[in-house]
Amino acid sequence: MLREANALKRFDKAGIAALDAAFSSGPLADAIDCAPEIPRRRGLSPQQFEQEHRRLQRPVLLEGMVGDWPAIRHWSFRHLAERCGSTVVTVDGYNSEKAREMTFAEFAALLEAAEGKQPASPVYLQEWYYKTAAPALADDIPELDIAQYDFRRNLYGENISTNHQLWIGQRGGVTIMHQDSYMVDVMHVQIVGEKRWYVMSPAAQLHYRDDGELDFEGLVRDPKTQLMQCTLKPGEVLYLPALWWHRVELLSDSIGLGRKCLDESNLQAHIRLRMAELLSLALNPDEVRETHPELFNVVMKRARTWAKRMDIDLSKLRP
Ligand SMILES: O=C(O)CCC(=O)C(=O)O
Repeated sequence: MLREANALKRFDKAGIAALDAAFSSGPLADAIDCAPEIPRRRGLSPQQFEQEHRRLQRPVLLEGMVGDWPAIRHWSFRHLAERCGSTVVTVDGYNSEKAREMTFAEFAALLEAAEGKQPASPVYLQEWYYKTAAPALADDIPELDIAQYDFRRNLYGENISTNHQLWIGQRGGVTIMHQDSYMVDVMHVQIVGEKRWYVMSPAAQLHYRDDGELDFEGLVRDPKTQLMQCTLKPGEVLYLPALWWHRVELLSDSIGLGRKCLDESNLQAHIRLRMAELLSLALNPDEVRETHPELFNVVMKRARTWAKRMDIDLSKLRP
């Protein structure tokens, strides 16, 4: 099996476990405790956001930006269960051993039963493309002014460009360190609860030492890593430019919205990555499943959702 020179890009189970464990003890765990805060701004206009953050590719946390959204004012697990209780969702979809299907009502009941306690194995509904299954929820999530540059609207049309995801889970849930696929920028809106984000620049490199161990000291010492952190609270929006690494821990039961944006300058790379992924799935599925065991099912599901929203009939070679 190919060993990635940058171990941050290892997605076999051992690689994922080693990186995740480094957030609990050792040089990386020590460094995150005192990592600088992602800059916080309040009352930023879309023009200021554009000039002072997006053009310069600088992460920023926008305080109070969406505090008046209906979702922020009204949503809870129970509220969502009343609106889309019969919808089937895949819980813990990023963990091949734990992934399972249940109705949203069953999922919400699990969360409610454990309220106030720290569950041994927190459940997490990650990357739920709610617009396919429960489109009415979108009424409570207005469009963000600062996201108007999203080029996916021109590329795929209105439906697919607004294909946002909800992230709903229990205190203690974790999304492991990763970069978002397809060169999209991250905009993440916190709706309920609080989440801790750890981020690193696209230039971050985790190498192997001569003794074969991972060099976390080198990672945190390298100024290119730019390790930063923040706690995201309801009504706040986090912007990360494309390819910024991020790891998320749920400090409480939480609902967040992942709202991606494609910068036109990343169009060519975006198409290449989409094509590469589809070709790998179609032509080389066995190796992809072996090297990316935790991602394979997620990516298949994502590709199917994408095809559905694009009105592509997967049973036909030609329309
Ligand atoms: O909130 C999470 O757990 C992860 C969110 C994320 O990775 C994203 O929005 O890109």
